[in-house]
Amino acid sequence: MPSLFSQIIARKIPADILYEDSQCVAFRDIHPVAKVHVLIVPRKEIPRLGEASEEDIPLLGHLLLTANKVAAQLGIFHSGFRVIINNGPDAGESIPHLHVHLIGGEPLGWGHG
Ligand code: DGP
Repeated sequence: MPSLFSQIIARKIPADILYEDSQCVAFRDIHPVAKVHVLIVPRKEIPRLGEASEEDIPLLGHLLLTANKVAAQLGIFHSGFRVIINNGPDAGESIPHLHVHLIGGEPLGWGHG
């Protein structure tokens, strides 16, 4: 069974898709924690960062550079933004398909969240 995010990538479940390329897709989070909250999701179904392997190193870098690109696209590149990966229960990971949160569009507090 494809993950929820794979179903979004396959357009089986609607989402506000902002960017896509051969390796990843970026769409708005359904429960935004800031004015800008985008998820950058690899097409490859890696469950979480902790299960990424050496062969995923280029893909992981690509996800981070995509965060730069989407931040620029949304006009928050210079005002600042944050990227977060939740890994496992204590981090509140809820969807077992690796994703980078891109958050910004307003001043962000710093804490455990
Ligand atoms: P995490 O806690 O890191 O696993 O984040 C999962 C995020 O996915 C969470 O912020 C809410 C978001 N999310 C869950 N279901 C959907 C959905 O159906 N559509 C979209 N766009 N986002 C979703």
